Amino acid sequence: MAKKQLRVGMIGYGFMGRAHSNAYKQVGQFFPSQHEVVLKAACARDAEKIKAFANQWGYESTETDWRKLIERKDIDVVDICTPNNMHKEIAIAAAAAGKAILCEKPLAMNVPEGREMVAAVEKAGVPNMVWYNYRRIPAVTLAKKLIDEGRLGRIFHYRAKFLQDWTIKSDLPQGGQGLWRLDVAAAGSGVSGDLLAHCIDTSLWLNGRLDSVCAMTETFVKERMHNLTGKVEKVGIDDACTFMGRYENGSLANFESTRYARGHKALYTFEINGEDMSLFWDLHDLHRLQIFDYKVEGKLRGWSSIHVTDNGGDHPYMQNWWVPGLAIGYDSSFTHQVADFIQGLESGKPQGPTFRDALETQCVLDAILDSAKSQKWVDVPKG
Ligand code: SOE
Repeated sequence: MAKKQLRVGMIGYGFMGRAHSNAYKQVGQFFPSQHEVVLKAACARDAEKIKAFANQWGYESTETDWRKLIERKDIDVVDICTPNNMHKEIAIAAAAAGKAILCEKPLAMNVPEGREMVAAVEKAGVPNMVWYNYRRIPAVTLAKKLIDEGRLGRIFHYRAKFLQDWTIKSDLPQGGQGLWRLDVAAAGSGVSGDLLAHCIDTSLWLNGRLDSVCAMTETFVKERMHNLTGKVEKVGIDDACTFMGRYENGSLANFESTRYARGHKALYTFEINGEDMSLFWDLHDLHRLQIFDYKVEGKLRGWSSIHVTDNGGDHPYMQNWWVPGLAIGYDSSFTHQVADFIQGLESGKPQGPTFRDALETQCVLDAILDSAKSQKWVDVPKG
C-alpha cells in the first residue's frame, strides 16, 4: 500500500531545527508506519542561511516568510522552532490553515498566550504536540511504566535539577542569533522556561499535578550588551530558579535549575522516592534507570542500575533499534516523539504532550515566577 505523505514545513533552523530534522530523517527507517515523512520546506528570514540549512538536511525548498509557508497547500505539518515570542502567532495561523503543529518548548511566553494557542488548535481540530523530548528517553519512559504499575507505592518526594554553565561570562551579549534565550523579549523568561520547563513537564507526566509552589529566582548578571540595539541593557531573564512545591498526590517537590553551575553542561537528574521503590535518572547516563526496590529482601536489597537497552526485556522503544545491550542517545528521544506523533495520527489517539498538556507546565512556570516576585506561596492556576 502506498504510504501517506506527511509533508513538513520547518520554521527556524537552530539547534532544535537540526534535532527535529534528524528525527524526521530517522523515523521511517526505525519506526515504519503508514506515513512517509517528507522534508518539504524550511523557512527563516535569512535566505542564504536557510538555503544552506535546507541543503544540509535535504529540504526540498525554502521560504523566507513563515506566512507563505503556512499558506502552502503542500505542507501538512508546521514545525515551530523559532524563539518563544513567535510561537503564538505562528501556531494560531497554522491552526487556522488546518495544519498539524509540532511546537518547540516552552509552549508560550506565558499562560494567557498558551490558553489562546490551546483554544486555536482545539477549535481547528488539528493534531498538535510540544517537543518536551525527555519523556521519550527509554529509561524515563520505563520510569513512567513502573509508576503507572503502582510499583513505587505512595510517592513522598520528587526532586529534579537541570544545571548548565554557559551564561556565566558577564560579557556575553543578549539577543539575536543564538543568544535570544538571554533576551526576555524573545524568551519570555530565562532558565525557568528553558530548562526547568523540561523538569516540570517530566514531573507532571510522572507524578501528576502540582498544586502550589514557592520559588526563588536570581539574575546574577544584571546588564548585558544587547545585540539588536547595540546598547547595554538590563537583563530581564532569570539566571537561576529553585522552587519547592506540593503535588496533588501529597508528595513534595524540590527543583533547581541554573545556567551558573560551573562545570555542568546539561546535568538533568530526577529522583522519586516512593514507599516501596525509589527511582533515579541522570541525563549524562541516559540509558540507565537506577532503582531501589524495598520488596527485594535480604542481601540483594540495594540500589541497582538497569541498562534500558533490552528489547527482550520489554524496554520502551528498544525493539525498534539495535540488538540488546546497545545504547541509543539523546537524538533518539526526538525520533521517538515523531514516531509517537504519527502513531497518534494513525490511531486517532493523540499522544502527549499536546498543547493542552504543555499549558499545564506553563501554569507551573507562571506560578513560579509570581511566587519569586511576591516572595509568597502561589497556587498553580488551572489551564
Ligand atoms: C539550552 O542550552 C538547551 O539547548 C535547551 O534549550 C534545550 O531544551 C535543552 O534540552 C538543552 O539545553
